[in-house]
Amino acid sequence: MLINKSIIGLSLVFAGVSAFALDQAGIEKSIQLKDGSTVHLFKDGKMAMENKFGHPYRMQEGEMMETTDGKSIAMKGDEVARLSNAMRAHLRP
Ligand SMILES: [Cu+2]
Repeated sequence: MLINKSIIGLSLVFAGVSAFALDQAGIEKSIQLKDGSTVHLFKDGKMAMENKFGHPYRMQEGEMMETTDGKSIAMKGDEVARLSNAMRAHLRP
């Protein structure tokens, strides 16, 4: 019971930090995908992937992704370094 509560609290804190970090990194919008991952769109049109555990991962250029509302998007760019740098910078105290 007590353990469950603290896990929920921690994940809320992380979500807040993450949203701020992504804003700072020049990300225009973030789209939720059907498999639980998120695709982040940078202002220059390139993309970066984040899995459902909040970790950046690689994806091939041109690979198709399906959004939660059933749309298909083709992967453009592979900005995994840019995304993970932004996340790491803002998680540091
Ligand atoms: Cu992708």
